[in-house]
Amino acid sequence: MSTSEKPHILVTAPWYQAAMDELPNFFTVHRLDTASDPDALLADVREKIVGLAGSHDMKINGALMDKLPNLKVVSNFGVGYDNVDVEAATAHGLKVGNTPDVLNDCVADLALGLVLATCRKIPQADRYVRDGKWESVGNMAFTTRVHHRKVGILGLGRIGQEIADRCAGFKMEIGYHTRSKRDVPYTYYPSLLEMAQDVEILIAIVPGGAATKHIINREILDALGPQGVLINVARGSVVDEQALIEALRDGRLGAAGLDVFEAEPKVPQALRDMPDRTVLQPHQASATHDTRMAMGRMVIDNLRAAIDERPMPSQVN
Ligand code: NAP
Ligand code: 8YV
Repeated sequence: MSTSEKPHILVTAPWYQAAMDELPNFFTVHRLDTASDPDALLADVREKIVGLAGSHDMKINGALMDKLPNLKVVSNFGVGYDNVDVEAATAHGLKVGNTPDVLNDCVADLALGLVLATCRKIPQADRYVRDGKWESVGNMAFTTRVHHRKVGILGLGRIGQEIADRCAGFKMEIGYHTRSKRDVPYTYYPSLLEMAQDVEILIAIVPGGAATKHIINREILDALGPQGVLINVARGSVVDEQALIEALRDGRLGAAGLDVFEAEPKVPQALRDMPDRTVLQPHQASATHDTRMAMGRMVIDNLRAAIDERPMPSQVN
């Protein structure tokens, strides 16, 4: 690369377009995600690439890192980085960046939106009116209240804390489960199972990956019980989806509000076929313009800092 040339980066998956439009201000941009022949592109640019910019939509693994001998940084669009093999990146001497904090409020807003939607059956009530049933059948069946109900938050990190603040605003009784107890005025449950037995609504907001895979399984869902509600704004991998389908279908669990799925964007037909018990979202908790722009700018800032060998705004390894 000549000294006047902008550093070369490779986009592995698309993210917020308005932020991606700013990439050429700082970098020479190559697109693996839209390349007609990705292998040919990699062979052509492999020596030049110093940064990868990707998202949850594509895994970034050691095999890809092996192909890029001058790579310095992997910059991920998302606070969750379970799509990046961080161990391999560290072994390759690479820095990994993510986009925390700027999305906390949006994700917490959607989590509470799902609590309200499932408990008060807002989508079902909307359909009831649209289908003319209010007029033809009469009043809809009653729903369950949100205020003063017991909520258990699995994961009380940056986003979990914002969810707790909102639950407090809704006058809910708040508990949480994490591996280490925090200095907060909520009930701490050292065991997820004990929390699920005690609460009525369980909200998952832990990272994905091996440590949390299927942490919400049949036993946890049964502990929540027939009136229980599961909200998942974490990762699809956190919940055993087949166990969830069976619990909802058998009436062992009351309802689920889901933003994330195990094989998204594929959503099991069984979940789609239970509109009385499920409220489904297309992994959109952070997807507002302002938040996605802030995340995109952090992807760029992480790339620029790592390439210039300055501290990154958010480095995870
Ligand atoms: P964070 O600040 O790192 O908080 C993670 C929390 O999870 C911590 O309280 C941590 O506490 C707890 N935790 C981690 N591993 C655990 C385990 N094995 N068992 C129990 N608790 C565990 O992360 P964040 O910024 O709040 O984000 C959390 C996750 O939300 C992200 O990693 C991402 O996967 C997901 N997310 C989803 C969306 C969406 O669009 N739906 C948007 C943003 C984020 P301990 O370490 O004490 O256990
Ligand atoms: C994004 C997310 O939807 O930040 C995260 O971890 O899950 C979301 O904000 C996702 O990363 C976009 O690929």
